[in-house]
Amino acid sequence: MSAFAAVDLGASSGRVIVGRVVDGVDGPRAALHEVNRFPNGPVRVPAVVGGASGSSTAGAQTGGPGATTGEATLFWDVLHLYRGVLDGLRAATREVGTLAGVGIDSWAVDHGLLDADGRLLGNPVHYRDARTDGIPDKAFATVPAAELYARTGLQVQPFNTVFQLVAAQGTAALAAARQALLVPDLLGAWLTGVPVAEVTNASTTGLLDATNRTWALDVADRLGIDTRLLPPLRDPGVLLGHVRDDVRADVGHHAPLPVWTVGSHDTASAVVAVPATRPDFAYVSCGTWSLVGLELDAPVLTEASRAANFTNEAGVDGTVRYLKNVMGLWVLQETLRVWNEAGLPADLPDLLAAASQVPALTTVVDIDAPAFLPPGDMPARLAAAAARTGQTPPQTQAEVVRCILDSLALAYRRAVRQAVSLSGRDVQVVHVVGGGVRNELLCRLTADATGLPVVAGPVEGAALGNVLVQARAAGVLSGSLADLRTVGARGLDLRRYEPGGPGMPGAAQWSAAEARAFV
Ligand code: LFR
Repeated sequence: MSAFAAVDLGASSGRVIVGRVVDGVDGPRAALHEVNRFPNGPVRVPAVVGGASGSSTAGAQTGGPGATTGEATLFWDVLHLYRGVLDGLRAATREVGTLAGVGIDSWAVDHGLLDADGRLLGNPVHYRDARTDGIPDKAFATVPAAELYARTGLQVQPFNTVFQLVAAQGTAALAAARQALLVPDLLGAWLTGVPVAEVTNASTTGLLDATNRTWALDVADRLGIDTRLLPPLRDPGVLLGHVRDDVRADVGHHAPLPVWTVGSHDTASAVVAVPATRPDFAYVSCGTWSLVGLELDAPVLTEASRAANFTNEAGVDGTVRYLKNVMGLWVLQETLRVWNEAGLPADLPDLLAAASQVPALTTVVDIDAPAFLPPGDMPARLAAAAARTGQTPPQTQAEVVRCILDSLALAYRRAVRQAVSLSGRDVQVVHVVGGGVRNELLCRLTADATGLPVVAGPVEGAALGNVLVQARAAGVLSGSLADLRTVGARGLDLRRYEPGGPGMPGAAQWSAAEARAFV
């Protein structure tokens, strides 16, 4: 038995999970056990320029005599996350004695800047911060969007690292920066002292060549991005380094402790854990975001693919994650937060039960509209989207929840169909992995909307994929991605949903709803 610690950081919580690879009757399987969970979320902090001579930043407001307060920025509290990682490693060590490795994955694109002494210059800015508003168009004036897509294969999201770095131009922090490390790489560097850019996450920066998986240095250069910021690339599934002695002593681990690179982009790890038994599958990695797409051997860099804003992100073993970002459970999470703050009932199981009683497809919106990206009053934004498309805004809380779930399923339907037509690949089953697996209504709607069977599970997809890739790197497992999936699937409690379930609207109604939502 070997045990690995998978660090999996999501937008609303971080987890450290012990994954044991154990022998089962039909071969090895992975058993996961969470040892630490800690909250994560954005923190809004203003820039404060002190002294009478302090100059203000753009859009600054005067904060009083001798002080100027700039616009507030949304940050991640990365030291809190690092402490959660250390606490988790301590708990994992207490539980298993000796770990065979550590692997780290998190959301994509965000990064910490390090100065010439290797110190963190500030908290990583949250991808939902407004600093990138309008920046993609500014960048496209230098490198046209079509050229950028042909090269990097990346969807246009305002938060892509490339746009964040352009947005930061002219700031004191960027001027002092000597390295930019993506969040999992930053934490990995703190554990080991080794700074790298793991390829699956590097592919979300907008600065990685999608075809040969090296930095597109010329593109960075033309955009005025200092190419020295970009660390050496590493594939997933290799040794990053060993945990530094002082850190190891701190967490009480006596033996040398290797840190393995994994699919450090959480979606890449989640796709590894898809328990597919056949090649013609689509996946929905459903958490704060829903990532909907296919696994391919080569990127699709066509103009039609760009127009549909499909992304070609790097997967484990040279695969391509050809997918679309659907806004995901974020809209529901924010809705619950807003209700909670307003003192309204916000118990999810109750609301889901009530939503299941609302007639299907009463109101549907384009849930991927940019209006839903920043934090804020989602019910009001849903009402505005409904009014704009000539539909009745959802009135009750149950109707709001139903509108979100119907709209998500509608977006999944569109994304799966587009992925099939843009890639020329066939799809016979949809795998749902991640937290959304627990949302039975959403899974039923997904099967009905896509017209395909849905296999739901595992919930902890990213952590499972993280453990499987570590275990292979450590020599505990071997074989192809398909072999890892077989190991991962053993012992999972998977649930299957067929299209046309009771109370489901059926194909004709989904088509009609699509015409209403996307006008
Ligand atoms: C999901 C995810 C998505 C990425 C988004 C922002 O957690 O990693 O794949 O587009 O977060 O980083």
